[in-house]
Amino acid sequence: MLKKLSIAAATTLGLTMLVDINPAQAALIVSPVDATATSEFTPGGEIINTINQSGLSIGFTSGVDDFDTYLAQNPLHTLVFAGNEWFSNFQGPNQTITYDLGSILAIDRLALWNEEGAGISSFNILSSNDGVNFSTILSGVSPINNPINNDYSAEVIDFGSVVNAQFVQFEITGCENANLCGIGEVAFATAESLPEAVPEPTALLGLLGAGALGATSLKRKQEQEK
Ligand SMILES: [Ca+2]
Ligand SMILES: [Ca+2]
Ligand SMILES: [Ca+2]
Repeated sequence: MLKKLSIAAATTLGLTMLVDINPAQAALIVSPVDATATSEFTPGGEIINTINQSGLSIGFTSGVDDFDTYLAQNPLHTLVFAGNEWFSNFQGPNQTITYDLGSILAIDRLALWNEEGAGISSFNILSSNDGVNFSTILSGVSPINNPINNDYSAEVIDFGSVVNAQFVQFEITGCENANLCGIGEVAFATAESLPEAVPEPTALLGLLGAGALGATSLKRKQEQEK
């Protein structure tokens, strides 16, 4: 029992030290400041409903709160449409949405609350610095199909690289409903940066070594007790 405790203590100490040695800048959650869509179901289904935190069970402060800490609380989006969700205006699935982040930001993830009844089934994600020339970040993305008639969680879509962009565009190519397409909310994660010194590999090895040693001696002790 004593050994178990000491291993736990050593592990905790090791993790704490790593955090201290390597003060990564956290990923912040950011809402776009503006949005346009090729069509809107009005009144009630305006695209602004996807960037103003309408319908979220837990709020956040854009540009301040930690992206991962916020999403770990599992903030749900209401299924209720009017004033909370974007809907296209019965024009088929091919819709284009352009989000304006307000300035060029280094981003690497998207949190998408995909509308539960007519959500996106396939889309391409593009980026731009000027709102005119776009390049593809990801193509053929198939978000989670959330169960109809339920409030729904965010899905995090990783870009796989850091993208410097002011504008992010969704080229929607398929939706759950043949005539309508919907989104609850979107937010982006600023890329974590590592401006400070990285931990010395030898220090890391030392910590790992100590943990392994502790585990080995515990195993030996357990075997002896058998
Ligand atoms: Ca919303
Ligand atoms: Ca809905
Ligand atoms: Ca659904």
